[in-house]
Amino acid sequence: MGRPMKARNPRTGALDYEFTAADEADVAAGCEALRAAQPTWAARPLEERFEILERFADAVERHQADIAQALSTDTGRWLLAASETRGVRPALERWRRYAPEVLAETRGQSQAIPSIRFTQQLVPYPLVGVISPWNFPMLLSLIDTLPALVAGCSVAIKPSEVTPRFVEPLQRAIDEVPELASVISFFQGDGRTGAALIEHVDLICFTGSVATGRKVGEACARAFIPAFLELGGKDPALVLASADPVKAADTLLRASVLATGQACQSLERFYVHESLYEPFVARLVEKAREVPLNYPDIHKGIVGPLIFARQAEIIAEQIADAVAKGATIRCGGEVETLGGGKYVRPTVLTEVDHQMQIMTEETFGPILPVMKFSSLDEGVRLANDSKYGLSASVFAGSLEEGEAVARRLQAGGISVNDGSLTGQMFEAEKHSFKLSGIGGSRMGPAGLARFFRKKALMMQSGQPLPIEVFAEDQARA
Ligand code: TXE
Repeated sequence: MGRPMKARNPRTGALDYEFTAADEADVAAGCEALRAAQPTWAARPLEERFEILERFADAVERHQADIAQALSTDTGRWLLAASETRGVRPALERWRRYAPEVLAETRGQSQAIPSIRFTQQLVPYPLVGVISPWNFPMLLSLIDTLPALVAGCSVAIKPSEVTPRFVEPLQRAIDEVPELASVISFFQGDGRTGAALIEHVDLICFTGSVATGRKVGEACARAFIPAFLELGGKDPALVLASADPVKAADTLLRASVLATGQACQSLERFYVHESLYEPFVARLVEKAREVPLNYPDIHKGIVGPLIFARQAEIIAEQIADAVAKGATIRCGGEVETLGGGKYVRPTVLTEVDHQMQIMTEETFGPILPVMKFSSLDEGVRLANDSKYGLSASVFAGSLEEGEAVARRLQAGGISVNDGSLTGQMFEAEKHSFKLSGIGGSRMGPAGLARFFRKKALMMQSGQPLPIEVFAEDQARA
């Protein structure tokens, strides 16, 4: 029997949700059942798997209100919680577009020996493990699960112990599709449950912090299984001399404050050409001051509470460190406890530099430190001066100028004349740079192809080589 656990309500601070963590025996038994059901799932024609997954999307819609309410309680916000419940069908439509090309078994012929022809057989990994974080609980639990199911894998999901409430209503939707219920299982729990999962699966998709991602990656290496790690970031924005400072400030504020800054694609540091610095900062501070909290009414405002209580301490520590080293707080800057929830208003800092944690460590909050630069090379150097390389943004007078700078940035997803576009479009493939992750792209056709091992079936229609071909006394070549 697993360990009892409790989850904190981000709006009240109360530990008001109890659940049981799956222990190692639960994980072993559950994964064995998933593995036993996988061959039948993989043997279904692709169209039949899609038809079953469409029925899952229908079931999620029937349970949308309960799932959205649970996600809203998990995360302390309403609109984004509701939007997470609407992501299944668009995701299936995207994977349906890629599947024919990705799943096609290609054939070919040896150039050197024409009598040898080959076929590429695709074999899905039998059991995929998904370990997901708290910032978009359902979206980040399903973002890798859905393509894995399309590929013919079974999937074991270990969601974050910080946001467990959505699993119960989602499981009710899954249970209405029996063919699917046998190949997908949730295992509630913390790091111990996650660590147990790694021992029983054939591939891991992980989203979370660098520190934990490193542990997961090491455990996967020991278990000799592939690991796809989507980790933290410290996403920079560059505002060039040719940009419109008002448009840039308004857009970058949205891209930094989205989900209270608790999104991997949130922008966390801002570099502005000196010629635009004053008007940019003035506009940013003016608009940041206007952004309302969704307190006391969750159906009003924009910025919700911090989901992860520890994050409030991290943010406060980083702001204190910056101020101690000379930063100026232009607005915000305080962690407020309202109704038991922890809130931070959009906070603009100036007089910052790369000696400060606020410019080098992931903050994961609505904090906007701004630096000026004088030359483009200096701006690019500052943007690239990071151990992370997840996403970035460039504002310029033209897309051509912006793209030229984007090509110089060491990050996987770069928005030009916008911000955080990887949260809006999923077709372009991207890799994480540096500590922001390893493994192939979770987006685009590669996001589906990664769930297959490829086999080369080589057919010899001519005469196999005789052993004499290796005789030492042959005429010297
Ligand atoms: O991530 P964790 P959390 C960053 C953000 C945040 C920090 C912690 O800075 O403050 O990560 O967030 C499971 N073996 N991001 O706690 O700790 C754990 O139970 C196997 C950025 O969510 O990495 C949870 O399900 N699993 C990120 C999952 O790993 C283990 C989004 C993530 O936990 C484990 C979220 C272990 N040893 C947070 N230890 C992004 N880039 O989107 C823990 N887990």
